[in-house]
Amino acid sequence: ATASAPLPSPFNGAPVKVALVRQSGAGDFFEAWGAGATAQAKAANIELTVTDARNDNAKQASDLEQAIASKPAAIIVDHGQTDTLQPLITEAVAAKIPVVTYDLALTDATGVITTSQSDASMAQGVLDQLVKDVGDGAKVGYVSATGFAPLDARAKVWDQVVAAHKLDVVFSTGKVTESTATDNIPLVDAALKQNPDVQAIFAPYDEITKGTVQAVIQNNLQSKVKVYGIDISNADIQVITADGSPWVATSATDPAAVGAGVIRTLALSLAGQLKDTSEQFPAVTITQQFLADNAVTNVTQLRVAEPKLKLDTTVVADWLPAVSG
Ligand code: SR1
Repeated sequence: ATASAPLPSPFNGAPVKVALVRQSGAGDFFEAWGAGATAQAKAANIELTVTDARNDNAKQASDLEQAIASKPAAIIVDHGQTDTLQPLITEAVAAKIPVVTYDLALTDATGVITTSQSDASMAQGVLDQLVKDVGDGAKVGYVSATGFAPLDARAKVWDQVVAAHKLDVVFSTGKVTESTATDNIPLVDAALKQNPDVQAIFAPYDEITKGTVQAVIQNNLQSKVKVYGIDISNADIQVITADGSPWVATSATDPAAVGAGVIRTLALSLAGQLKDTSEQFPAVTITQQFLADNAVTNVTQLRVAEPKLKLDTTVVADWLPAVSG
């Protein structure tokens, strides 16, 4: 959409310098998120300086230290470890640098604007589908990692659903790396060899989901094991819609729309127009059947079939419409 009003202060002069401090930019979700953030920043006259710590938490902390020292108009912190980042975020707030976080758990969020996806409802949506498909008491597997705010939030819902539906968790494994999809294949492969009777697997991050799907296929279990993921991308849609794919449902936002939404949250805040100090971007649950019924083969087509993904009524202003993906 095009802006129907001029940019307000501080965006109506020299570009506004904002530091984006990322834990990682690797993988479908993070690449699309970064592209959305960059496009929305350009539309708002924000000069975005991006650092990518490639999953090295010490490096992300030092990137944040340097960002604070450069005295930008604001800082966005994307993912990261509470222990290493909380003291620096407290320091930035004390130095009166506005801070927006995305997917980061803080012990003290005073003065910070926090954003995330609606992780609990995402997990609930896809796990409702799992229970509907395989029923109470089914043998299930779990592939995820701890210490990442969105994965920890999804894990809480998993634990509740497991208890409520007496699911029999036969394995738990998984990790996040700079090559998450590839690195999870041997872990899930080993778990499947030990538990070939598993009926469903919850793998709540698309890089992990893709690795899980690959392991299911290489064990020739795709007609017996259903996989439930989180997130969506062009590559994910190819995997979900492939003949006989075990990946039957995912809960997702459009990551480009979320990256853009985080920038709008920051921009509205700097313009003094942000209502809340916390923003949760809503997600939708997408089944393999929905993609087939709507002949969806990529994210562009998915945005048409499921327009809620555009987030074009979320944290917008007449001077700051959502950039279109
Ligand atoms: C390592 S955390 C990965 C998750 O962060 C984003 O919020 C995506 O939804 C992804 O699943």
